[in-house]
Amino acid sequence: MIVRDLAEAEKTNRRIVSPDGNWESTRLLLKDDNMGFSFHITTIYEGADFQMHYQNHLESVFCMSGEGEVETLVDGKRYPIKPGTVYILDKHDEHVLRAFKQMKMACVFNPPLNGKEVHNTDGAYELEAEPVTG
Ligand code: 9YT
Repeated sequence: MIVRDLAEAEKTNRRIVSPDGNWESTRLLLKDDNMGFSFHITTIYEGADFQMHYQNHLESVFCMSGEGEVETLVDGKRYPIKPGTVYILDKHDEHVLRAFKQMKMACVFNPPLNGKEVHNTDGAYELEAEPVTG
């Protein structure tokens, strides 16, 4: 069994701060744990408004706190996000995420992330990103 603590993990290189200033993510479970998915606690900073397109991954996102919306770009539909909302990008949906108040999200990725991924210019994560160490 693997047991980890968020507050402890936040003090390590499992905590990734996005260079775009929109979010940070502490990656509690990663590819080298061999679970077939990764699990992260992500903070979307208040005022963030950015586009993503996970062409190489499927992602589920559960809102634990805060307020915002997600928009699917294929149809322009906007879905409010509040604590208890989950959105599931089952079609590699291109989307925009907006945080009206800082949001805490629990995120699951399949295939699992290696560790150091940040968005490329398409808003995707590359499959060959660097793992975290230690
Ligand atoms: C909700 C979302 O996709 N935010 C970007 C960060 C991502 N969840 C991650 O890498 O943990």
